[in-house]
Formats: sequence, structure tokens, C-alpha cells
Amino acid sequence: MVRSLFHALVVTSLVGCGSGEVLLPVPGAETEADEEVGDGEAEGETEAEEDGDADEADGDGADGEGDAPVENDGTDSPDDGVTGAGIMLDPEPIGPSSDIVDVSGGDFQVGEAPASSGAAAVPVILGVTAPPAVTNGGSATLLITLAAPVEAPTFVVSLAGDSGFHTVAGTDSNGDGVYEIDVQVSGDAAQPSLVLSVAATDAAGNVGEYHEVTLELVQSGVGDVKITLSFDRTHDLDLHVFEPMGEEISFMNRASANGGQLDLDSGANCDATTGLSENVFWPRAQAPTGAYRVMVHNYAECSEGDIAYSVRIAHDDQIKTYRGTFASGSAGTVAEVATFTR
Ligand SMILES: [Ca+2]
Ligand SMILES: [Ca+2]
Repeated sequence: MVRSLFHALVVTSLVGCGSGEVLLPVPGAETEADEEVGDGEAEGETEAEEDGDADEADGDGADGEGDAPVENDGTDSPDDGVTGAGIMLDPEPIGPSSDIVDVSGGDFQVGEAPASSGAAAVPVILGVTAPPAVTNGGSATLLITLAAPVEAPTFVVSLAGDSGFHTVAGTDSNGDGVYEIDVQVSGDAAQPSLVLSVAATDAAGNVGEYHEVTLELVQSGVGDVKITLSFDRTHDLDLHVFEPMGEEISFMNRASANGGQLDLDSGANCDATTGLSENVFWPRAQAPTGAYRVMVHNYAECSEGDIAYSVRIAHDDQIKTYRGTFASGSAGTVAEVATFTR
């Protein structure tokens, strides 16, 4: 799966953050968007490829104008552009998909995952690690260590109890020799845990030994609007969401007059938390109409190195996932992730 990459710095507006705190722009932060649902035919002519849900095919141009000439079913919302953010849209295959998980950049096939063949040429996986927990609507990164370097490795990812399995090309975005597989969990996922099995495949389609990881599924609220921040390790990132009338929901104001709630918070004081996620949602029929604004504040760094995060915004029938990175040393800054209108 080829990824189209387009990076730009986030917008450098000052934003207020309750309690008189002022959040500064992020010099090193990038945000990318990744359309999550793959049944659409829409493909924009901006640097970003657009694909996914016809419902949301309004083209997140890098200027946030939503000007990509894309097909849609007439129900798009023209205002949910990325605010000044660079974009990475990850084309998903047209066809069936899992109701529970999506593997970023992967292909889904219905049926049993292929059995290990024992062929000698298949790359050997030394280990697979995953965070201990993820939330519904959140994402988790599996890290795959191979016994020896392989050019363009591919993997099978299978979720116990799912209707099929994913195949995905290995990506090593930071060049450390460890491959990353991004798993996005449906907002409706409700089982207590996710048991994922990963195997490498060779060019002939032979499948190696499966390695199993189990992630606890921490339940977070769902409704007309659900905004979920996920990050890769303990960090004091904070999700901030502004309602159309301006009320801000965050750890400083966990419930709005309209019923919006921050019901999952992670990393305060760098304390380890199971979910590595934050979630803001409005119960059904309570989310106000109008324009919402979503930001992530890098409140404090808990360990050295860049901080990759994703924000999944699900409202009504639309889902988009935005990816970004806080550069190491950018604590105290904020990323404007997106605005959207319902
Ligand atoms: Ca890597
Ligand atoms: Ca936090």
C-alpha cells in the first residue's frame, strides 16, 4: 500500500486553554489525516490522496478549505478541513472490512487467517509488542522485531473472533529496524480485550509463525460525537475540544453544559495509565450543531523522543483519523488537529 505523504507545519495561532493558560503553537508538530473507512471512490487532486467514506469526501486540503474535487453522496460537510495541517491520507482498500479493528494501510479479507506454512524462507519474527490497553475508538501500535533485516516485509494480522484478517506491508517510519503496525479500534468495539496474532509472510505467500499479543479494551463513551486521542507511550498529552458555542472540554472542565464529557484521561503527572488514550464524547442527541475545534496539548514530556499521536474524530456517520508528532523538546506546545462541523 503506497502512502501519500504531505507534511506542513501546523497553524501558529495562539489558543486559550481555560484558567487563563495560553498554549503556544508547536514549532515541530505535524498533523496528518488518515481517512479511515474505505468504501469510497473519492480521490482528491491535492497532495493528499483522499479515499474513504463518501460521506466525508470533501477534500481536506492543506489550507483547510476542503477544496479537493471529489465525488460524494451529497451529504458531505464542507467545513471539517484540517486547520493548517499537513495531510497524510491512507487509502484503504475498497471492499469488506472488519467491524472491530482496522489495520492502517492494510487489506482485509474475509475468512480464516492462513496457517503457518513452516517454509524456511519466511522471515522470522523475534517478538511482537503492544501497549497493554487501548480504548474503543483509539489506536495502538504493534512493534515487530525480525530476526534479520528483510526488504519490504509483509505481515498477516488476525484478531481472534473477527470475520477475517488483514495483510499489511511493514513500515519502519523511524528507521530503527522495528516495524510498526497501526491498529485502529472501532468505536463500537465492546469485548473486554483484543487478542491479535501477527505473522510474517514471504513473497510466495508462505506464512511464518504467529505471535500473539493481548490488549485490554478500556471502554470509553460513544455518541453523536466521539473524539479519541491515542499515543504510543506514557506522556502528558491532553485533548482539548471546543464546542460550537465556545465551551472548552478538557481535564480542566470535564463536562460541558451540553453534555459533552471527557471520560478518559491519561498521563497526568506522567503517571502510567492503562489506556494511553483520552476521549471526549456527547451522548446521543446531545451534541450541539455547529463547528467544533480539536487540539492536543503537549503538556509535559515524560520520556525523551518524538511523541506520535492520533486523533480519531467520529461524528454522525463520518470518521477521520488525524496523525501527528510532537518533536522531542516541544513540551508546552499545542497542535491544532482539526475543525469539523455537524
Ligand atoms: Ca520503527
Ligand atoms: Ca492527559
